[in-house]
Amino acid sequence: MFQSVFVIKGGKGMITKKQLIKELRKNVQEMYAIEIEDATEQELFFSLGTTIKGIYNKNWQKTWNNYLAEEQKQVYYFSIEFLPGKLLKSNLLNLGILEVVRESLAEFSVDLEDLAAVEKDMALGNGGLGRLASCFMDAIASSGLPGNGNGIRYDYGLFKQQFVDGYQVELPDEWLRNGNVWEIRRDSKAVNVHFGGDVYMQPKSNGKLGVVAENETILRAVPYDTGMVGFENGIVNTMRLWSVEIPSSEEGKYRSIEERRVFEDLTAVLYPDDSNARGRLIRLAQEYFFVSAGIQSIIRYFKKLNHPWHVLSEKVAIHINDTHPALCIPELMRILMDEYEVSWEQAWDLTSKVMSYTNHTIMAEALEKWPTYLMKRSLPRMYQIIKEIDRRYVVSMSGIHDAALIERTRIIQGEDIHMANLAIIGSHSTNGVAKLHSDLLKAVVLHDFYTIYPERFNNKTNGIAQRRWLQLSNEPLSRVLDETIGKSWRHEPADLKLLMNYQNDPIVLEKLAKAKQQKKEELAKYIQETTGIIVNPTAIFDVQIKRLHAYKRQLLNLLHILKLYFEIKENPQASIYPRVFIFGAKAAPSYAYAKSIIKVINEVANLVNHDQTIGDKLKIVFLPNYNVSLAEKIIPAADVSEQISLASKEASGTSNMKLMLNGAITIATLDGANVEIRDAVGDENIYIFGLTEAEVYAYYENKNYSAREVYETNPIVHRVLNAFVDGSIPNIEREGQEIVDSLLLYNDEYFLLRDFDAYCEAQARLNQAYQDATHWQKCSLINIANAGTFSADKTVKQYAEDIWQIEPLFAHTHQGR
Ligand code: GL2
Repeated sequence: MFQSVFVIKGGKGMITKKQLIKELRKNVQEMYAIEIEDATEQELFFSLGTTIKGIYNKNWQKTWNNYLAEEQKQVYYFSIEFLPGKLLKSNLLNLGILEVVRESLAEFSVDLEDLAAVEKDMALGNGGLGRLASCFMDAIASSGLPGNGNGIRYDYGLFKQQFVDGYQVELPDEWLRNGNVWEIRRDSKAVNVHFGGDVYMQPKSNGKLGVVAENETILRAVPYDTGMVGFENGIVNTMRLWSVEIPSSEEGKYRSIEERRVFEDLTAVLYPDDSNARGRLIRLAQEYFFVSAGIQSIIRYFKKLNHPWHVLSEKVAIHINDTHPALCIPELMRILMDEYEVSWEQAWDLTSKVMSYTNHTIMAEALEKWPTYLMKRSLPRMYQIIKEIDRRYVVSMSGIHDAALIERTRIIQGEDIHMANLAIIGSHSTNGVAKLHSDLLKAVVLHDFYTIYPERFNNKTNGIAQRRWLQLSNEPLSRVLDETIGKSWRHEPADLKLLMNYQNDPIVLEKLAKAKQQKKEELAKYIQETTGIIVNPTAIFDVQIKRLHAYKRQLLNLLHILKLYFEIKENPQASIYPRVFIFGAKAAPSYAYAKSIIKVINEVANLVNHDQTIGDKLKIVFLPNYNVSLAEKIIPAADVSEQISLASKEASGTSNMKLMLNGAITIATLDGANVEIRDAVGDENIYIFGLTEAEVYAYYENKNYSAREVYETNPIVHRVLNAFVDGSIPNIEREGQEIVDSLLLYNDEYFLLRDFDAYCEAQARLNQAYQDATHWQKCSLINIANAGTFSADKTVKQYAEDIWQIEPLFAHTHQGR
């Protein structure tokens, strides 16, 4: 079908050791005027990065030229967060040259792992949402799909977390301090973005009404492109991140450096709020900034193709990742109407065909709203267009739907602009991120919209990049898989299923156990180096890693730990299998309650870890600064995966998938994608407990939950809660009280006490099961074997087919196979 002018090659054999060393030597000389042998790790890392970029640059160019020559429809994934982590090893893996590079460096006695550690994590995201965007970037390129990322190049990524006296302290993440070897600044592609000012309509010379804007603030958006290297297929897509500058034409406007700073800081920091939309002017300006720059560059590209406007939706798909980029809708309308004189009707038709939207949460506070006054003042043209979309929506629905329904779904309500409503009304597709989540959107959260546009709603269960989360981060397990089922799983994660044939094979089970043990030992070493805590690597490694949020219920985990602690204290001889509870979590700096939980976990850890009577039966480790790189260390070493959010609250979760893929066994509520994990592995291979989403909603309906009643009737809950305020745990006077108040005074919003017994019971079963090593290993094998279903490759293919209507580039050949 495609007639290409270029041939793309990729995969193994791209470069020999000799060629690589020659290139590397040349780069070290050119960049630093020294020899490889004299280079510092930082210099060597940068030179190696430059060498690698040199290897894929041609493919990057070819990929782009191919898209252009074929005029392929492309998707632009707009996301205010991307969390790629480190790129060196993943680029090497995807280029098929990981081993060549490892061996080449060894010639100079350099360990690739040491060099890889030099790279700073690109942490331009908060958590799951941003990491999903990066898994998708990898999967889109690896599936040969024409797709690009569009986001913000924050000067500072998500804060670095340290603990001081058990408290979270936030330090700036200066990820750009030593430069970023992967990006290419493209001055020629910079565009201007306009803010504020006065906007009004005036007849133009051709008699038509035109928009006039005065007194605006004009800022320059400069793109920095990073190649997204596909897995052994020669394809390199683009993630384009925008950075703000003052255009030279505007220089004269600013009288002082301070005045300039206000504007230059627009892309300085990522908002470290995971799911609370903060009514901050700067955040709104950030949203418009990357949206406007991105849409302008898309339209500039489309104009190059010389097609009439009605072809736009055959060439371009724009994805709105959560509501943050929802201004894509009025911005595309503005450009079409104001700059190209397209009629409202045609512009609207095109916009809704081009746009699609993913909802990532059902937490009400995370559904973004902006005050109208703010939109009016800082983005007056956006406000006008949104107002008109809203007016037309109301008119078009009147007579078809009842007035109350229209009122509940319109975009402007009172003094607020509802961004999710804008995203749904202005697009052709709204999806949730796990089956349960999508069902809840239809049934509850967005039910009104579902009655209006049932055909727009669909589900796309999240997926993960198996390459990073298994091939790269867990080499011992990868090797066992290669030996057992061959290597096809490296290209086709569904082939992990082949492992099911070995569930009763003692040799394979033993090998899996060994691979796990190796990773546990590595993590134990890391724990000791970073925290000083010595853990027993044969203990059960029980892991909860995710943002700190009340609904995720890290506190429930802690309540259970305290229960165990008191049991051992009371009966030191009791036979308890040693367990290490490992936490990794950042709290939003403004989220006081979450920070109190961190403090309390740290204090309990301090108490338990130093208690002689406990020994190594129980250890608690809170590893600071949880990020992608740390996740890559923890996940392969986990025995148990804690996914214990209150049912209905976690849209999907993705660490649940990564942990399962690495053979951890899940203890979970029936929330988010846990439900699908249960379906994939069967009830016997997962520990499900707690309220179902229906039971949670029944409590909301009947208002008959009493946390105090549980406290008063359940002696263990009583004992554990008292410990927060009776001095049993030192140094938590304020935090302990705050936690007890949240549970008793404010009636335990997330039903921790209600689920406590069920959780403890599931934990006890799990504890028992672990002691039957063969049984546990089999269970672990079944989890690995069934994890292929949560592949991001599969998920993006579903998006490509059902939502974006894009096709893989013809050259999707696995040269390296
Ligand atoms: C999240 C959801 O909370 C999480 O359950 C989901 O897996 C991810 C990706 O879809 O999106 N929503 C959100 O705002 N953040 C998430 O992690 N930060």
